[in-house]
Amino acid sequence: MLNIVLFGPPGAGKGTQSQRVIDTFGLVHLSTGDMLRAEMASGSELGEQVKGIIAAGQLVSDEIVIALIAKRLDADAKGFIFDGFPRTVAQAEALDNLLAEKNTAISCMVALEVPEEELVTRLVKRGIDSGRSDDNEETIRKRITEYNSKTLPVAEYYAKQDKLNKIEGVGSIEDIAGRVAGVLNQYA
Ligand code: B4P
Repeated sequence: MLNIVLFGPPGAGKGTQSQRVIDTFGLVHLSTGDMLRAEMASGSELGEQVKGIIAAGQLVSDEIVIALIAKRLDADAKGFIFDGFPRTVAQAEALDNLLAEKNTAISCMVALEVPEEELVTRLVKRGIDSGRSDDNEETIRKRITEYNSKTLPVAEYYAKQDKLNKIEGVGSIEDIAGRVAGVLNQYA
């Protein structure tokens, strides 16, 4: 199986590039951000529980997101692209354990690197149409602070396993997709 972690700060292009990878490599897309937004849109108890946390730019609890991922790991898939997960070292450890139970593992992490001001510009622009409660400048800056303190150590976690690949995340979407595919072709 080809199991990829697509990593980067909010607005780095994870969702955008995931779509390309799914089309090219036939992987199952697992985005915890999309799952949480679907829960909020459906008005479920879980959706109600996470609404305020997401609007405040904070991370949802490890327990909730690990449970969301665990129930979607289908052993018949060719592989998975994890988008926006893991976001803490505890989530990365849980993912390693879940995949080991299925006799598989993460193949590599692709980390998109984008300067903070570019992230803010992209997300403020998206906020004009997205209707997302977390796409406003104040919340975007809080999300970046959360990323720097809680999520960045996840890159180090995969670096220790020799699985980290850093990619320049500024440029056209096509050019970045080419860089991502260049890395993934080494593992496919
Ligand atoms: P996510 O949905 O993962 O949101 P995100 O970090 O903003 O990434 P997204 O994929 O949406 O944006 P992209 O970079 O593609 O998470 C939202 C919230 O859910 C989190 O803050 C947290 O509260 C919660 N959550 C999710 N997962 C969690 C977890 N595991 N643990 C705890 N909490 C969790 O794109 C951004 C914009 O940039 C788009 O408008 C795009 O068009 C544009 N763009 C992309 N590439 C570009 C390029 N090359 N040039 C210019 N613009 C570009």
